Amino acid sequence: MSSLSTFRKAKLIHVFNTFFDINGSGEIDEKDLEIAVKRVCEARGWKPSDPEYGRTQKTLKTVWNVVTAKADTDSDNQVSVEEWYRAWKEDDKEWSHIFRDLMFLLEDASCDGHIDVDEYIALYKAMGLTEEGSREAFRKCAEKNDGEIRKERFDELWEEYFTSDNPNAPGNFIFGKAHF
Ligand SMILES: [Ca+2]
Ligand SMILES: [Ca+2]
Ligand SMILES: [Ca+2]
Repeated sequence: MSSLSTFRKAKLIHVFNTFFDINGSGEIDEKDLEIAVKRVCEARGWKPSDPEYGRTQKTLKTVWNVVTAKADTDSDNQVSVEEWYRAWKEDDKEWSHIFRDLMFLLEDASCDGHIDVDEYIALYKAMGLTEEGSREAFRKCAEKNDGEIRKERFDELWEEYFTSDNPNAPGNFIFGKAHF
């Protein structure tokens, strides 16, 4: 088990606050999940009757299950910030790769195998980030990739986000935040 630098903690807490603890209760639980589904589908223009709505619900539910199964070590059905950090300290990549592949599905709204700037910004705006910030973050992580992020590139960026201590690593910007 390695220790987490302040920089890595700042990146982890960004993901915790933006994508998981949406109601700001300090913990991740099912209430946050419901809000996440609504926000993502509203941003994509999907109504509860659309097939994409059900698909998003299923994807996010799986994300929640994977994260909770890994991180909720005291089994109270909530993931605290400490539990979240602890989960990322370990070298267990399996759960993080499931999470990663589901996030890609969520971002690639058109299901064409790459994330474009509009898909990226729409998702992050829905989660409360600014359009300008998200645009800048996209530019930083997609720059060598013709303005899009393909799955292979996404996987590299993901790895950097969660493991790199280099403040200039492009992967730091995969979650819509351009400055740490
Ligand atoms: Ca919460
Ligand atoms: Ca817990
Ligand atoms: Ca796409």
